[in-house]
Amino acid sequence: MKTRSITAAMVLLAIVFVSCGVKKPADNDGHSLWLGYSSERDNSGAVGVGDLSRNGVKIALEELNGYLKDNPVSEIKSWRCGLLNEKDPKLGDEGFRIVFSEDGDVNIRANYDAGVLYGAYHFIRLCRNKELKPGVIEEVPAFQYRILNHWDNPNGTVERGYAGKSLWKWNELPGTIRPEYEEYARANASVGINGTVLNNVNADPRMLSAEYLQKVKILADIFRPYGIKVYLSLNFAAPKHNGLKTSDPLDKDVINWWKDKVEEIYSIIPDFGGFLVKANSEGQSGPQDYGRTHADGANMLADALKPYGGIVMWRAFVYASTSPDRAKQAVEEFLPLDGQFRDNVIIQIKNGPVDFQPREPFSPLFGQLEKTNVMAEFQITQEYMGHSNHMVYLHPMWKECLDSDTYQKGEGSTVAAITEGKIHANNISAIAGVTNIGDSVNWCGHHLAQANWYAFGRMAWNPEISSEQIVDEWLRQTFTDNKAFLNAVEGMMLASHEASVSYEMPLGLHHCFAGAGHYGPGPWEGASRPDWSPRYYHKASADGVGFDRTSETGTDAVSQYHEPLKSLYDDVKTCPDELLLWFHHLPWDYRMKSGNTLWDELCYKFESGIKLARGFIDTWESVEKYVDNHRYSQIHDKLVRQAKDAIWWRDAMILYFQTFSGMEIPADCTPPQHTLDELRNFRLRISNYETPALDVLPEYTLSD
Ligand code: GCW
Repeated sequence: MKTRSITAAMVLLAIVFVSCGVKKPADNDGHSLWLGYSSERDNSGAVGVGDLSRNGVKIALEELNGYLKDNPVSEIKSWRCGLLNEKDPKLGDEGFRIVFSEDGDVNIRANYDAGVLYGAYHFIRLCRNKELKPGVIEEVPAFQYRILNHWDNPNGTVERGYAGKSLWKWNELPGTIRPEYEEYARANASVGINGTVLNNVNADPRMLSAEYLQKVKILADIFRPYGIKVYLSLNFAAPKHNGLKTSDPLDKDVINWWKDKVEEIYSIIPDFGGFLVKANSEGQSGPQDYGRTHADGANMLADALKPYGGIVMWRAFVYASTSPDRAKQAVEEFLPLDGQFRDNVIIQIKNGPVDFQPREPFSPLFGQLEKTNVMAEFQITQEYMGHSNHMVYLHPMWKECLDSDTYQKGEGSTVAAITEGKIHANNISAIAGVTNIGDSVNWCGHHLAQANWYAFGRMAWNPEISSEQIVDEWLRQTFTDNKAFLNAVEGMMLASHEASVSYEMPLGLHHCFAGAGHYGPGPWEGASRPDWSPRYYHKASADGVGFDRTSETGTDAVSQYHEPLKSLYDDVKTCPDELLLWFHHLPWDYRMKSGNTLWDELCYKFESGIKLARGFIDTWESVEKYVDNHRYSQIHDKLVRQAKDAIWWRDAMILYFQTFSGMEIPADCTPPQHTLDELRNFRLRISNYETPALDVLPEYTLSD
């Protein structure tokens, strides 16, 4: 009897197992990123063409061999990669050509070894995504400079980093070399990233010292075969820190100090990329300290770098002017300087005019400068979107910016087209992402946040690729190509940015965060002056909510946009709902396009964010069998926190706004679980930059 029931149970188990058709994968700590196909490089199996000392061609070959040995593709009979005998101008410095013949021969060629490497990674990606077809593929990157910005400090902390400490162990370098340095280079090269700024834009002057340059050199040497150049953020006051009386960019001694410094850098790192500069912003020193302009400062550095081919990325994130609207300051300061910058200077502009908010209109500066190189800066680290606790796939947001039409030269003058150099005569094109990488085992603090690193690279190579394709590629390579898994998780990730906007700050609200840590809501904070505080930005009062940036009654920020956008944003009837409170201050009972009052619409928007975030947990639970236990449970815990935070945001925002509107929360919305007073008091405990631990955040019950 006993034996029979055991046998029956085993049969049942077998049936369940077969009907699922899925074997639970082994635990995976996420360290191998999307590159988990081969742990060992292989030097057998293929023919390398040309010089195979440690360079891109050699690495390309090892990658191909490693992949194809572990994952044989029956249609592929032989493979080769190497440099073209004669350069093909169409392929430029980094493009590649892959020829896959009908009889199974693969030939990957490029003008230079970085192109060969990108070709190999592209080819492997096609194999892994089962997209390989006989024929010819040619690709060249859209942007010349595709750069990660690390906000890492010499003491190992990372400003706005939520994935442990800095990857760079400055105290160990140059003596100790960690394997992560090369792993990092490989991951970047696999998605086409070709540059990295190693240190924080709030720059410690030590980074340019002889001692640190020796450390930087080690990283540059490791990255070089992967086609990656190293850049540094500089502190504009460095000459003064080094004993000079001034850091005035027109002072002879200062000019010579920088010339000598640049010469020293290139003697140590011959292919050094250049400088990233945050000047006269948030307390950083800059040329304005000496009555000089951004152009004076940038050009002085550009002249020093010019003989070596280096560039200056000069940030437009400036906060020193007295404008009553921060959203206008970048245009106010930079437009008068258009045409004054050297040709190796590029102005690095954040995607939106304020600061990496969940949703902003594109920065109008993209459409204003005509005789100056401009590039976009995106934030991969989730400073304003739940740190590494929230799953937010950011590519849809970045693409929304790049696809935005500025109308600078009529229709089609998108941010992408302008920054790619297609609209006016930019002579350099670039794109930057503030990275989410730290020394945590899974690199990004949230397994699913790796998708944003991947997506940034793919977008920098080709801004046309859709969000759907990128997330699909990434999931297949990082988890599984199981259809049920892909359908479910892609849907969840694609909805996540809109969810984040909805549960944090819908309808154009912005910067309603608690404290300087920017985690969680604090709409009651601050005053109505331009001091970075929520009350300045949302302007909630008895008469309504929103920042009036219209031409007649507001700050006229709308006039920084070209027609037809200016009128579209200016007119409350045509302004898109998602930017409504960015441009308009409206009464609580304002009638929305949907027929709801503004108050109800806000409540329903928050509710839709809560529902989405709650639904992500169900979606994730539905794919449990396809995911290893380790990643499954870590992601699950974070999705639960995300859904609780969604209710926390709504409770704080709506209960606070209710003190002005006096209106009721619609009955079909999730009931608040905390009082306004409780939430205000809670805020007092989370005022630093760190992400609070999951279990110290306010408790919420999630309904089924
Ligand atoms: O958003 C703000 C951040 C600062 C950051 C600054 C910048 C590096 O809160 O931490 O400083 O932007 O982009 O310079």
